[in-house]
Amino acid sequence: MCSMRGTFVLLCVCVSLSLHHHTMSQSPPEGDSLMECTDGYEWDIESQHCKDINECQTIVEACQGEMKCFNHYGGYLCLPRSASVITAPEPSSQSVAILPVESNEAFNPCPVGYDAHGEGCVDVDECVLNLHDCQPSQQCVNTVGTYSCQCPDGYSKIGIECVDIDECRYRYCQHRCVNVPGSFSCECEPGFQLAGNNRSCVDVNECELAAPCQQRCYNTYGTFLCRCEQGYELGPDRHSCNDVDECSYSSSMCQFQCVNDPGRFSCICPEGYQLESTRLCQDVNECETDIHQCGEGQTCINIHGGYQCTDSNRCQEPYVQGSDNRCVCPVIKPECGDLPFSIVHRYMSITSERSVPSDIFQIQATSVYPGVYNTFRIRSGDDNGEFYIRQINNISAMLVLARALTGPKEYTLELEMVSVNPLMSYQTSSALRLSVFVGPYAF
Ligand SMILES: [Ca+2]
Ligand SMILES: [Ca+2]
Ligand SMILES: [Ca+2]
Ligand SMILES: [Ca+2]
Repeated sequence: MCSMRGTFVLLCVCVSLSLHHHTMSQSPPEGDSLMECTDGYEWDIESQHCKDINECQTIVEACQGEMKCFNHYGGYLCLPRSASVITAPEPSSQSVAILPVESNEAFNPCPVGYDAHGEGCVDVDECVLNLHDCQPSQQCVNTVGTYSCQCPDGYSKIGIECVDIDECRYRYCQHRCVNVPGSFSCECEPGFQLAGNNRSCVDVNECELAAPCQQRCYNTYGTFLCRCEQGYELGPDRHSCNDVDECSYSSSMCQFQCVNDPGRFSCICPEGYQLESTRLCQDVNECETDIHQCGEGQTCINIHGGYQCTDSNRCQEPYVQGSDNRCVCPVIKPECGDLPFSIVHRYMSITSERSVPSDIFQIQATSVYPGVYNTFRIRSGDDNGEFYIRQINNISAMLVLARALTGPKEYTLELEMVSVNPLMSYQTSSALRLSVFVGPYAF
């Protein structure tokens, strides 16, 4: 039969005179390593290609009678000797053999799906040359000798069309599945991230990933927790740590004054005091240290919040220094008539805001005489009635604080013991000059 490849009559002659090669009977070489070739070709080691066999030389009497043998790719032709044939240049040097003289198209001696090239037939890429009939939704896949129409990954063939596979119907994802044309993706809930398999979700260790917490971070499954050091509390954002103002808890956090610091608090004491343990303030005994500035002939008296220097000799006219640190008013002096016979000096220190009534000082007669009655009274220094005397017995009495005092303040009370012997009509008195120092604080 005549193909439409050529228009010249000689082509019909040639085909009718038999084209001695086999088509599609054998796969052409697939790669250089395969050393099998279709009929009419033999493997050429040197060029690593299937090479045409010249049957006109290898077959004895390939053409008979008046026919003349013409070799061509993959076969040979028997043509009348009178036929005018222009053979193609040698295949080794030219690419295409042209058989008919006036044909516009090259004669392709290769099987369908192959093109002649060099010394052999090579596959035609129908996909690149757009010689396929695949649907727009399909992918053309070139194969050796032919091609196929396939659906892309993620699509399945329904009828002649490729339709997206809804992978989410198959529960591929541990948390959330998002179907997209041709594919799908898995997503994880907040606090999780996709595992290496892109399907399961694993906890995010937020503590290692970033530093979300201002202080301590604890990773948990699906989330994390922030915690604060002692002395701090978690802020409203649950991430930051704010200092706890311990001083605002209570006014009794410190005996004197609370100082809030980041992460802690501390107590301070006023001048003249030192911190005892962490909260309490204790008076500094300046007299036991070198702090005091008392000079020679002075006595250092420790009081709450400070100290006092007093003259060691406090006897004032008409008193003179007697024994036992007493000041004595000699009876021979006329001005001593109404004055106590002796005065002793004592000192005491009390704190402010002391609860009342409060026994603060006990007076005791140093000498006891038979038949003598003793009475005690505050001779001076208590103009506002802040003290009173409670007599205990004939020889002792208690000085009582009647009102709460607020220091710093100093009182000088003259306490007098009047001794009377009615039988002998004898009366005398002795005084105790008591300096009461009220400290500035209640401690
Ligand atoms: Ca899909
Ligand atoms: Ca976590
Ligand atoms: Ca604090
Ligand atoms: Ca002191």
